[in-house]
Amino acid sequence: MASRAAMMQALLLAALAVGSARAQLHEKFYSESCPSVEAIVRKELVSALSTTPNLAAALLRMHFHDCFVRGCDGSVLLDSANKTAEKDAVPNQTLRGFGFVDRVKAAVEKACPDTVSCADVLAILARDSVWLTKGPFWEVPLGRRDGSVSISNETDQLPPPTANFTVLTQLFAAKNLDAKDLVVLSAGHTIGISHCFSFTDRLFNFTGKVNPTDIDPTLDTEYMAKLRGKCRSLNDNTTVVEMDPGSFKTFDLDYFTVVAKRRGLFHSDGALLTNDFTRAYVQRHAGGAFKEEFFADFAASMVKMGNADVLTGSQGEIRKKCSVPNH
Ligand code: HEM
Ligand SMILES: *[C@@H]1O[C@H](CO)[C@@H](O)[C@H](O)[C@H]1NC(C)=O
Ligand SMILES: *[C@@H]1O[C@H](CO)[C@@H](O)[C@H](O)[C@H]1NC(C)=O
Ligand SMILES: *[C@@H]1O[C@H](CO)[C@@H](O)[C@H](O)[C@H]1NC(C)=O
Ligand SMILES: *[C@@H]1O[C@H](CO)[C@@H](O)[C@H](O)[C@H]1NC(C)=O
Ligand SMILES: *[C@@H]1O[C@H](CO)[C@@H](O)[C@H](O)[C@H]1NC(C)=O
Ligand SMILES: CC(=O)N[C@H]1CO[C@H](CO)[C@@H](O)[C@@H]1O
Repeated sequence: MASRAAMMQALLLAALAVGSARAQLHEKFYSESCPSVEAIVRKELVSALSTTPNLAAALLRMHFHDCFVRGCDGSVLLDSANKTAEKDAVPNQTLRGFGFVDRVKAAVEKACPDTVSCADVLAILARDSVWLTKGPFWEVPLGRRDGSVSISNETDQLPPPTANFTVLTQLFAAKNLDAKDLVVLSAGHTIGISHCFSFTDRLFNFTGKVNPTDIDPTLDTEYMAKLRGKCRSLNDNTTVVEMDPGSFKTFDLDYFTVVAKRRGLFHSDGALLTNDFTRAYVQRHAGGAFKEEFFADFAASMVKMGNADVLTGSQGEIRKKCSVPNH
């Protein structure tokens, strides 16, 4: 029979485990330990965007990829000597800005050594990237800790651009995100670019026949012709296109206008029209008349996504360099 002391200890450990699992992120987490962190991150980003404005989109996407694989724990930033990390997987081959994140972290380390996690730096960068491209501002809950594991094939938790509505909602539900979060966060595609190969299946090989008539019937035909003018073949892996043509550097509501016209770039964008709820949301926001409402929704969904499976308390570590675990 277990001794009373051992039982008490087991109970205590269980309580601690529950406590840490429930530990909350907090907007003022660094207010004592590193009050300048947000100012430092902002300064670095403003300076980088002045020469490389399209970095904003890359950083927003990077935070999304971080949160969807092992939670928002900075695992997307880790290098692996044998090329088996998340960043080595296909969906990450088009991520950009790793060197910049490392530089921002170095600046933060200089002011507050061993205090701010890479996962939090990335969350702040994503918020500032949206805000500095004229999108909403929100307070970012902080206090994430960094993981030390990054596994290439776990990126299968990321939604592929070919996904239909069923697959999208399943992958989002796995991160505690619902259909509203899906349609709201998809509007992140109002900024940034895509490589042709992320959607050329819709132009040349939608059902596996590999011929110019094998097209995605849900894509607007005029837009399809335009895209074919840019992406000349199925395997074009160098050409990039603007996801929200004409305003791809501005965080606005054009994404919904584009999707409503069946001009969403990915099959996954178009799939938002195949469900009553998400289609109604797209149609309500096409034209951009309810900007404040969408901005508030986007902020709320970003905070929700930023909570995905976070490490807190004594879990994980505060990485010194974002590309390598401390030990
Ligand atoms: C709903 C499922 C999603 C799918 C299937 C998807 C897929 C993709 C793909 C294929 C690209 C282009 C990559 C390339 O070829 O260069 C891309 C770019 C991008 N995605 Fe998503 N995405 C999704 C959700 C999100 C979310 C939730 C966000 C953020 C809130 C986001 C933000 C971005 C941004 C900003 C870019 C542009 C990146 C750049 O300019 O480098 N995406 N996405
Ligand atoms: C790659 O390296 C990691 C540690 O850095 C190790 O855990 C993993 O087993 C290695 N994978 C292969 C396929 O060698
Ligand atoms: C992922 O890769 C590891 C080895 O690196 C393997 O053990 C595991 O089965 C793989 N998982 C999937 C889902 O492919
Ligand atoms: C959605 O895609 C999945 C995976 O490709 C497929 O199994 C499923 O049948 C599709 N669902 C619909 C409604 O098309
Ligand atoms: C065409 O699509 C099919 C499945 O839809 C895929 O298996 C095949 O690899 C694609 N062909 C090329 C050349 O990409
Ligand atoms: C891009 O395509 C070229 C030619 O098809 C190929 O040699 C190259 O390896 C591809 N690059 C990537 C990153 O897939
Ligand atoms: C940014 C980055 O690290 N991209 C890598 C993605 O994975 C491929 C290999 O699959 C690498 O070649 C890229 O460097």
